[in-house]
Amino acid sequence: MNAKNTDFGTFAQDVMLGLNSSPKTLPSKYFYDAKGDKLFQQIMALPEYYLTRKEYEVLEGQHKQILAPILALEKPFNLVELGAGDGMKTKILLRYLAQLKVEFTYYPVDFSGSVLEELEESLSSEFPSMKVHPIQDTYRDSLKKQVWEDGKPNLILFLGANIGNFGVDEAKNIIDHLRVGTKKGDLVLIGFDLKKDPQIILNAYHDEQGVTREFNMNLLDRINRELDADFDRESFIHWPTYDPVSGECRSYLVSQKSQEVTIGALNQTFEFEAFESIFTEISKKYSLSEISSLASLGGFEVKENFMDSEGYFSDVLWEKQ
Ligand code: AVI
Repeated sequence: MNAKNTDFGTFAQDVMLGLNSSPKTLPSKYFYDAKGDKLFQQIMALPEYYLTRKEYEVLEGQHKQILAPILALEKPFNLVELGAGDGMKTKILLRYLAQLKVEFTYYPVDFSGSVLEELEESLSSEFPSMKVHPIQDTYRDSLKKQVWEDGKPNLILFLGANIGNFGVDEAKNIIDHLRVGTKKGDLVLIGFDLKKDPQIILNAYHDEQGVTREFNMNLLDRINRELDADFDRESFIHWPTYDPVSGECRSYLVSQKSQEVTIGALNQTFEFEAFESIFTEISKKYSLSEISSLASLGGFEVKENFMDSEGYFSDVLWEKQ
C-alpha cells in the first residue's frame, strides 16, 4: 500500500475531523505506519486473505497476454505504476520485459519516499540496466502532472485492489483523473477484488489469528503514540461487515462501553456512547458490469478481464478510446 501519511499536522487534523463527525470515522490510509506495514505483510500471507495470492496467480499465469497489446505496438513505451509499494507483483511483468529486451521506462509512483528508495535499490540490483524514474506523489497529483508523458504509449498499472479502499464517488474521481491523465490508445491495468460468496469475503477481513484485528487496532495505538491520546484498545472490538448488494466490506472499531478518550495533541476529549463505532475502512468488491461502467466513465473500453481460476480477482485491461 502506498498511502502513507506521516505529516503530523495532517494526521492530527484528519483525526480531529473524523472523531468530531457523526458517525465517527478515521481514514484507513493511517493504518500504514511501520507497524501497520508489517501487519499488512502478515495479512497478505493469511490463509483467509485470498486477494494477494489470486493476483499473483493472474500475473504469473497471464503476464504474456496482459503485456501482448503494449508489445504489439512495437514501440518504446512507459510503464507507470500508481502505488508501486515493494513492486513484488510488478517484478513478474518487469522480468518478462527484461527477458524480451524491449525498450521501456518504468515510472513507479508512491507517496512514501522510503518505499521508493527501497524499490529503486532492489530494482537496480535485479535489473541494473532498466530505466527507472521514481515519482514521489499521490495517485491523483501524478495523473495531473503526467511527468512521464513524452508522446510514447503508456501502460498504467493500478494493482492490488487498492481502488477498493475508496468509496464509490472517490473511485469515480480517480477514474476521472485516469481519463484526464491518458491519451487515446493508452492502456490501464487495474486490480479489482470481485463480488463472491459473502462468507469468503468476510473471513478475509476477520481472520482466525486476529491479524486484521491488530491492523485495525493499530490506528488507536498510533493515535495514542503520535497524538498523546489514551484510547484503551481492550475496550474496542474489531467489527468487519459485508453488504452483498453494494459489495462494500466495511470495518469498524466498536466501543464496548461508554467512555471518554482524550487526545492531548488536539486538546480535546471525545465521548463514546456504549456500542458507538468508528468506521475505519472500506474495501469494495466489484461485479464485472460495475467495472465496465467505470471503464466507460473514464472513456476506456474493456480489452480483457484477466481472472484467477476461481474468478475471485480480476486484473482488467482497459484501452483509452
Ligand atoms: C490494501 N487493501 C487492498 C487491503 C484490502 O483488502 O482492502 C487492505 C486491508 N485491510 C484489511 N485487510 C487488508
